[in-house]
Amino acid sequence: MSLSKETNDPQFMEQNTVLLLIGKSGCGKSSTGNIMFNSSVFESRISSSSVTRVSQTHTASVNNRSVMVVDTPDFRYSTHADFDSDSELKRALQLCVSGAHVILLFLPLSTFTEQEQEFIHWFEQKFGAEALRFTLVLFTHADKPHMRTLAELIRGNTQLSDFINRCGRRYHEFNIKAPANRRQVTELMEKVERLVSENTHSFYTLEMMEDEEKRRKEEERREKEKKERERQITLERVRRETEIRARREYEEAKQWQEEEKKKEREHQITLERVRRETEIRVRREYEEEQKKERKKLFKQITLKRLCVIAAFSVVSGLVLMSKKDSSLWMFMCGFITGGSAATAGVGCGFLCRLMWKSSFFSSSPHERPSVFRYFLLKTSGVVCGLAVGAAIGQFVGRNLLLVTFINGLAGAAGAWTALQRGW
Ligand SMILES: Nc1nc2c(ncn2[C@@H]2O[C@H](COP(=O)(O)OP(=O)(O)O)[C@@H](O)[C@H]2O)c(=O)[nH]1
Ligand SMILES: [Mg+2]
Repeated sequence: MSLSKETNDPQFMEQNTVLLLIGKSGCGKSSTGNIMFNSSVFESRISSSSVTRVSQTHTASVNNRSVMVVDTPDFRYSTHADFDSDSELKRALQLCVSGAHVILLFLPLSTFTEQEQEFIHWFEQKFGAEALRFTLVLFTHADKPHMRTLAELIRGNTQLSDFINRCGRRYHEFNIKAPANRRQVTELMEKVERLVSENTHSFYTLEMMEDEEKRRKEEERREKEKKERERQITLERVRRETEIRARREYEEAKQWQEEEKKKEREHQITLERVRRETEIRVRREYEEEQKKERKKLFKQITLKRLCVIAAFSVVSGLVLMSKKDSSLWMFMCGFITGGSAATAGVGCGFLCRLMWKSSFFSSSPHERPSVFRYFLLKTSGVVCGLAVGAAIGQFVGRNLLLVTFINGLAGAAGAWTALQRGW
């Protein structure tokens, strides 16, 4: 039968030793309570979830000492959806009346896994360091076959042995599969009594847990603030570094751009200089080429003219000599007439060209005449030369038709040579 005491009675605390059972579900809390009282006061059976859903108390005599056991559900790994771990834990401590003289922390001996380590961590966080003064670790599942002794198992696990040390090396091995073994209960009660007297009958209270919670919250708040400050500092540092980097990159880009512009300008200047130098060189080469060409042409034309003049002089001389008398004088007369007619023809040709180049006929002296105009110019020059040559032949060449004709041809040929290329 469960007996609930919810008074703040100092007399009760003096007369009763309050044991608070804490542990994962299935680690034997209810069974241990039942064995201690030698009666099935707490519900106990194999289940995947916590069978004990609310804390229960039972007070009775164990080894001639009044003991109140507060059996609790699994506060850490309960799978019940509506289970409020914090308020249930608070209620469990309230059930302890003023507080718990001893916290019996249950750990399965056969399987000390990560979950058990995590459970220990949770216990220390939740109850605080102060609670370790009142804690006695109870190893259950001791009946399961394991090779090593409890002391060896504790030594072999650093985290467990550290925790046991923090609990003042207080632990006890309990076999719930041997309920008739009262010796394990007696030994447990001796350890409990020793702890109670060591703690001068003081107890772990709800206030201690609430203080621990406040302290933890305050620590968390401070930690959060510290982290926030650090975050702000980091942010500010990153912001400043980013700004500096961005500014430096901008300056570098600007400098690079300026250097590129400078290079481009220098390149343009070099290009322009090379272009100008090339232009000057090409022009000079072209002009020299032109000059050479003109000289060559001039020589050719001059030679042609001289040939024409000489040929017509000789022909005119010979014709006059054959028609009049065969004296050298007659030849000279004919020679001079033919030469003069051809030279006059050349003169006519030049005159025509000069007239053409004058602004009267063309807007520029370098303007090349069209094919038609060139034909007209040549024809008029040749006709002019022919007329002048014929006139010279007629008046200087002794009135001989043949001489007039030849000299007319000489004038025309002279004009023709003068009107050869040269624009
Ligand atoms: N073999 C063995 N089984 C155990 C031990 N402790 C608990 N159990 C089993 O786990 C079941 C639940 O035990 P219970 O005391 O209700 O665990 P609680 O959830 O911590 O209260 C029991 O019926 C046992 O079969 C132990 O030390 N040895
Ligand atoms: Mg239980």
